[in-house]
Amino acid sequence: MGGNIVGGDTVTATRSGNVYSATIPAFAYGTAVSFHFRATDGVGNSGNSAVMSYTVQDGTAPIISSISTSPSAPHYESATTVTASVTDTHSSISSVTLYYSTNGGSSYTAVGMSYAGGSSYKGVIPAVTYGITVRYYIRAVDALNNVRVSSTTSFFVDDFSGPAISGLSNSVPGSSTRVYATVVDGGSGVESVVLTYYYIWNGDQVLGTPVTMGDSNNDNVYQGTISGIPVGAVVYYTITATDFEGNSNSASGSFSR
Ligand SMILES: [Ca+2]
Ligand SMILES: [Ca+2]
Ligand SMILES: [Ca+2]
Repeated sequence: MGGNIVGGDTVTATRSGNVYSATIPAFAYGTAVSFHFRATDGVGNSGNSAVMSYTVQDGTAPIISSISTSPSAPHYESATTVTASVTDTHSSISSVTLYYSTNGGSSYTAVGMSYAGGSSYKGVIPAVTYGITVRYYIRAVDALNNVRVSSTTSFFVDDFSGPAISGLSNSVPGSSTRVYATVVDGGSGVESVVLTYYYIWNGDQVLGTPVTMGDSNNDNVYQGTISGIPVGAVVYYTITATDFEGNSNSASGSFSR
């Protein structure tokens, strides 16, 4: 036995038949409480029971609050950090674990959350395929194995980057010239590829009608045809590719007829 005696009190026991009972008030977690009964008869003779003791345990689970993700709108090419405030009223936090599901809750993957100062804990969900709704919850355990599980939340894995455009090239320039570009979008996919152009001829700038580029054989190489180019013209073109989330990218080239 160790520690300091910091106080004591007397509580009058109440009787039920020959059984006496008394209530000791609540004490802080970890407090060692000793008690005994003293009984006194009608003429003042008294006797003490043996001294008993117990240590106040922590029966309260941690509190999980302020759950957030960074970025607030997750992108399919980036990991998502989940942050939460986890506190325990009576003892200490033993573990904080993040559980996430990418299959609608059929199965969850556990990720340890690390202490990040204050009451903050952070866990990382690796990059997830575009279009998935990720469900997640947090489980916190205190030093006495009291468990708190947060409610389940979710976020949609979005696509914020435009298609990648590469490999601009063109056929041998004639009155009709084909322009090619490789266009790839790993997220929501390529919705449209449009070729806009103008040409300079005899000192005039002539604006062409935009051309929708196609990829009928699905090899990511899109092609469009610019027609009616006079001999001696210099053609300047821009290819604008847009994905199904409305993100665009452009690339430009030129050729002379
Ligand atoms: Ca607790
Ligand atoms: Ca995209
Ligand atoms: Ca193609």
